[in-house]
Amino acid sequence: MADRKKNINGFAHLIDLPVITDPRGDLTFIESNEHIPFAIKRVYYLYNVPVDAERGGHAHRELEQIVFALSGSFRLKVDNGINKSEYWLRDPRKGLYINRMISREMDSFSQGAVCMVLASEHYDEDDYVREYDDFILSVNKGEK
Ligand code: T46
Repeated sequence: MADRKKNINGFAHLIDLPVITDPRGDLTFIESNEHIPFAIKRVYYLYNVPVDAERGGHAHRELEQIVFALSGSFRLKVDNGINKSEYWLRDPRKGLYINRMISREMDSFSQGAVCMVLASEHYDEDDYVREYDDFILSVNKGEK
């Protein structure tokens, strides 16, 4: 990505990935710093998610992530402490970029949905802001 800053101004936005289609099916690929605005340090995925489960419900101080529905669908709500948006992810060619210090919640998983996440940092419990009141306090103080 030539100008990373242009992709981190908004708090969340969809990223379209390339797709190569031929009679054998579709192929999508992702290259660090090319199709997404950071180097990938971690990949994780959620599966066997009950349809009535809720996940997330927290923010991260430093972490940037891109969330994909590789299969099935789910709703992803994002909140920067001032504005809120929601996205329905269902297309494996489209990922939702989530900037640092954005609260996110996921629900309405379809049966068999698979959610893959590309992360800019290794797992670090200290990076989580799990209480919404703490998140709002940090946003109001202009903290990361
Ligand atoms: C987000 C959604 C999509 C690890 O040990 N390593 C990891 O890389 C992760 C992500 C989690 N964990 C442990 C920490 C907890 O004991 O797995 C347990 C559940 O993790 P968490 O509460 O973070 O799971 P979700 O699904 O509520 O949220 C995660 C991400 O944290 C979040 O940023 O966007 O998945």
